[in-house]
Amino acid sequence: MPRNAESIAFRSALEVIRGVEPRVADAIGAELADQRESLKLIASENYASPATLLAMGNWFSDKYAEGTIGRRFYAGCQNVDTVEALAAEHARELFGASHAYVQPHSGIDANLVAFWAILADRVEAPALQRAQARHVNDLTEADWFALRRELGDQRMLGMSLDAGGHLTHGFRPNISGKMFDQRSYGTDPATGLVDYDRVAEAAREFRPLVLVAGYSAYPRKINFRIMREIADSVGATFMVDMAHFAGLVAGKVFTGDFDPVPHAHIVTSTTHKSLRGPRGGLVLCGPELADQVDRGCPMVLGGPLPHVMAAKAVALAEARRPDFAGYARQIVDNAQALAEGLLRRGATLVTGGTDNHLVLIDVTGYGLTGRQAEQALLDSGIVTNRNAVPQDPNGAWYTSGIRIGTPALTTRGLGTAEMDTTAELIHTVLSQTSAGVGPDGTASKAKYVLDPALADKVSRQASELLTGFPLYPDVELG
Ligand code: DSN
Repeated sequence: MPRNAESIAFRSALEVIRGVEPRVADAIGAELADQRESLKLIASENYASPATLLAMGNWFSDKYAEGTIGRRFYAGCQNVDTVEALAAEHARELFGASHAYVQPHSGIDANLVAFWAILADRVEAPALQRAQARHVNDLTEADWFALRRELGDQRMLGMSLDAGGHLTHGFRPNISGKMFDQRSYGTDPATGLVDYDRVAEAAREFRPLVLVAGYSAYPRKINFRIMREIADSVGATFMVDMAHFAGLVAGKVFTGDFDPVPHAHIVTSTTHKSLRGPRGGLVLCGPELADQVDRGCPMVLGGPLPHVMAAKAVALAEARRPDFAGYARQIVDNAQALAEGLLRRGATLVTGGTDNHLVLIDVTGYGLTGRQAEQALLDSGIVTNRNAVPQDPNGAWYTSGIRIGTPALTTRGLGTAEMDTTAELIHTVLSQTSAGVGPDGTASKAKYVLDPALADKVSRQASELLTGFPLYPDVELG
């Protein structure tokens, strides 16, 4: 019988759930088993602490709290106020920001809050002012049309998707691409790096209202001081989406010109990637945008999730502990060791390496598409995701890249030596996989050929690598 508190807490929770719907309890247990056994290299995932996970499973889930502290649309929010204030305080202290809004349910929601705040701050639009003054449910169709007309001409300049930018930075499949007239800046074709002169040139030509920096698949640092100078030179609001690298900012790996908080007008983030908290988002800003940001719910967000805000408070408190800086440093050391291990074995990496938590392999060098490589690695116990590379010949669905990241394995305690072994396993799978053919005999972008015996062998090696680094070692589900 387990005696420690974590085992008792999780076992008891599963027992209670099992009494109602055993299949859910089984799925939760199976998820832990799967996460324990696989080499998780998805750059946007991590393992939250037991305290963070436990903070989400409680009575806060039952409470509505639209609005924000001091301006709620519901009574009885005093305890929600406590956790929201704590999460905001930890976020302000951790990042050195004057204002933090911790309600966004995701990074996409955090970006929406930021976009609306910027529009409300910058655009003289009667329909927008009317919308801001009312509850979103009270807006008529005519209000929405007027809003669309007034905002249709506003411009956003962000990093292109294939250079590593994010869908929410003004691209068509996302609402941001409908809210804004968008143009992208790419990277230098020779180096794969952001070319600040070209960004400045694009900004001069396009005159955006919003300049966005931030990425989900760019393996380098961005100089936010230079980006702010570019924004100022054209009168743009400078927004940074640090969803991927927030943990590196929190852990003081990205400082000075590479810390977005002192340079940007507004910063958005997720809380679950390198920051290692619950799934969710947050927004940081100065006093000029604070009031508009705080109107995020109900303007663009559904009711806040107080149980997740409680978990954000716990995770942000953890990130303020001195050991978080060592964790953040190790994430980057591990990514660099992984990159070096892959390069030594002949892989092609976008930009030739990494300064952050992620590495982007161009798998065309192995004769594969990203989709083929992703599946072959998954068969071998290595969980990654396919991703476009700059000027990707295979488009955004099949892609030519594999994105790998180290935040999760670093949480388990793996270090640079284990990263070299990981590089060996990845290279072995990719170099032993070949492209398959479709039913009509032509080359397929999805089918692949990999000897199942090799996939099994690599899976076993991956599992052996992890045995020295147990996940949630104090949690025994029995
Ligand atoms: N899905 C996140 C990522 O993997 O980068 C971004 O939305």
